Amino acid sequence: MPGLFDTFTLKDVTLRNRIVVSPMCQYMSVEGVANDWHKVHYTSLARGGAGLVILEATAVSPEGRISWGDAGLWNDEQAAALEPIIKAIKEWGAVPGLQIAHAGRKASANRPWEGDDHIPEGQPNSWETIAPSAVPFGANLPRVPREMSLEEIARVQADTVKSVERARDLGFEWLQMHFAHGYLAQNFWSPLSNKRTDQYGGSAENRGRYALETLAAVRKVWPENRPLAVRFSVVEFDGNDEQRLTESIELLKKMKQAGLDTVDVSIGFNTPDAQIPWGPNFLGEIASRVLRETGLPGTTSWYIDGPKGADTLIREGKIDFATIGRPFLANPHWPYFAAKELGVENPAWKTLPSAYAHWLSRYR
Ligand code: 531
Repeated sequence: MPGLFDTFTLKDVTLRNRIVVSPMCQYMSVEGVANDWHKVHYTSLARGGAGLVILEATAVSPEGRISWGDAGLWNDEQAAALEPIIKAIKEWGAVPGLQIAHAGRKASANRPWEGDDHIPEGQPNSWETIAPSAVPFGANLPRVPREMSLEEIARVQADTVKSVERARDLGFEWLQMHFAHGYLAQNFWSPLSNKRTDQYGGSAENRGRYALETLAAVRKVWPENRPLAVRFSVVEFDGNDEQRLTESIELLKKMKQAGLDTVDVSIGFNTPDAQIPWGPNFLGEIASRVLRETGLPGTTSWYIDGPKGADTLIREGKIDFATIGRPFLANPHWPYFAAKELGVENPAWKTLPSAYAHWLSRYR
């Protein structure tokens, strides 16, 4: 079995190693437009040696942002601002990926370090929130979303396709659709947030329709030779885990038939009452089952237990590549430290550009 520092190929894309930077919201955009912050942030992550750098949740429409600082990709200015970032990621040997998203009922919130709570409608930086049903998340996000009409569902799906066309034309090579974490697609998928009685609610087939239709529409415009991914919540830790898991596996099989190439197995954040069993590698077994039963290659994230934990999950065949988030904020050169810890030969040369590797290869 390969390990963390072996290459990984999916469709026409080859990653130099199996270390993936998880999409992490920076909340530093203005009107959805990236700036110097993002250029420096993503350049340093690519230069640090990751195989794939997935840009943060990027909204397909203004009301789909979590906060006013979210990235967006619904206009030309936003697209132009991403060009130098994509170029820099490629220059430093990583593959540029994008996560596209709509925040659903969790939209219109303050940035996490400014409260992480809903901004009431009518106040600056707030807007009307929409979701499959008029059911609030609760706790710090109490706003009751407006139930989407069928026309509005079609409009958000069309916005998603338009954003993906922009991502395609910009040269992103990996596209991840955010179908997790209590945002719009999961609002449809979860019976906790979907109380509809039409074709988008009720049975698992109906609740999965939004995600499946959107994915199929995206596949038509996203090139066949570039990987199409979802980050998908397969459990909510709400007491119904086995049912959620079996239903999620069935939906993923349908998505695979509709052109899905890979999955990042994740969790709900769709209710404040979730009892999440945080711990080292706690999603490893769940991810392994999802990948085995769907036949999809993929990954998981959340508390992967350091380089050894990541390498072991891959070598045991439980996941194909490791998605690393906060450790990359602590250290953009995480791959270098991972290589040292795993005893990879010439770790600095294996992971860093010459201007760094030269000195670090002589330093204990
Ligand atoms: C969820 C999170 C929970 C606990 C610790 C860290 C992160 N994330 C989900 C993110 C937004 C920020 C909070 C997205 O999926 C966009």
